[in-house]
Amino acid sequence: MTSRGKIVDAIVDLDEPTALGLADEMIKSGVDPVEILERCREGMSIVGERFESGDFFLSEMIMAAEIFNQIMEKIRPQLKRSFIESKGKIVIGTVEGDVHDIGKNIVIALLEAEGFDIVDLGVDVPPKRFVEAIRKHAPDIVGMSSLLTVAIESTKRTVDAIAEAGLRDKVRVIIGGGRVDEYTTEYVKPDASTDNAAQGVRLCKKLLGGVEV
Ligand code: B12
Repeated sequence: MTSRGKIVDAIVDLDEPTALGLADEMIKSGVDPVEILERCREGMSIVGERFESGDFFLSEMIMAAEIFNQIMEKIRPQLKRSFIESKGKIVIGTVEGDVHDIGKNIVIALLEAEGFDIVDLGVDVPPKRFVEAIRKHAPDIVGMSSLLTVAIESTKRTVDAIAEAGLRDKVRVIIGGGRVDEYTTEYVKPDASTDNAAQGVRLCKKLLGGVEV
């Protein structure tokens, strides 16, 4: 099996030393950091399935998240920003009721590497705080992350609150996360949506009139 397959297994087996060792090996041999993150995401997806089927408990999801975060720390320096001029400002957060932030942090790392300035509002962010942040930072784009089905409702409430504050035509909205699909997109009505960080970066560039996706 290749290192790419092995790292998926190591995450699912919650084998921290092996997962971290494989990440080092892949970085050293020049594997694209985005590809490494994608393999780790695959592992997390299986961890989620095991939790859903009752084979894993919450503690195992926490352990898997801990492994992922450590791999992310190794990868972050590989994504070093290579632009001096800002491509635009993005306010981003995980919506109210949801504390998942691994995906959000990956998107932030990729966006920063591409030259965007980021204001990270953290997790469990109420609609009001998104509105305040738009007033304070005047971003070009607002990004919302959600991993829970129930959080789609908060995402909708957040977009509605931005509209009620009269700010909807001042910012572009992108939503992302594991539960985002064509139905949620139709319901929330953002300017763009995706369940993939690299695609999210391309969409942000497109929203600001850059390259086509
Ligand atoms: C790790 C994890 C946790 C950790 C989170 C740690 C952390 N700091 O984030 C902990 C243990 C805390 C946790 C808690 C819970 N979790 Co949880 N968790 C997961 C798990 C296994 C992995 C998530 C993850 O990090 N994936 C890896 C990242 C890289 O992928 P991602 O988040 O999808 O992000 C990618 C894209 O979506 C995109 N993206 C993400 N955000 C954004 C934003 C923008 C703007 C853009 C452009 C792109 C983008 O980019 C990323 C990279 O490509 C998932 C399983 C799964 N399949 O998602 C369950 C899962 C999300 N959890 C679940 C549940 C049920 C819970 C709990 C309710 C469990 C409980 N009983 O308490 C709590 C909820 C707590 C809360 N209020 O939020 C369910 C949700 C089910 C549902 N449909 O609602 C899942 C799907 C597991 C399952 N299959 O049952 N969880």
